Amino acid sequence: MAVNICGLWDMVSNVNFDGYMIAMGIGPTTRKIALKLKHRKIIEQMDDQYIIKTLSTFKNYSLSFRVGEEFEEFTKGLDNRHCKVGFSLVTWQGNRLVCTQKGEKKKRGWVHWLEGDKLHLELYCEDQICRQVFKKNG
Ligand code: VL7
Repeated sequence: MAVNICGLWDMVSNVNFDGYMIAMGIGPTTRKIALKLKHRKIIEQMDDQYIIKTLSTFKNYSLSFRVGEEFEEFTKGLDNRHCKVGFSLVTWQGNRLVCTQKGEKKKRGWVHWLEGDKLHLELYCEDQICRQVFKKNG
């Protein structure tokens, strides 16, 4: 493992989340609610096994995976898509934790990395990039 991203992280910025949600086909009512949310990440890790919980007052999403092992992802409660045509895969690329989510949507995935005391996340879908930053809170 390259870096330690475990802990409790609270969102401080969220750029182009709307563009990302539009690319995912999320409707206007849900997007309006979702745009107001401050996401919290709780990241736990044991060796290569990770659990990333994304929490908010509206919806929660929990992802469990082993680095380097393809897995089937169902984005339950989000856009409810299955990523299994080639599966989802998370790997370390240098100090960046990189996920590719193969499925109905093109160029879908995300990248986590640390910069100083901040956790960064870029979310990709089709041609949209959402940039999120989190500060450590435990
Ligand atoms: C997961 C949401 C938009 C539906 C609600 C928004 C609720 C809180 O994939 C993600 O994180 C990775 C990397 O940390 C681990 O799974 C981001 C949130 C993206 C997509 C869909 C809008 C409704 C957000 C769960």
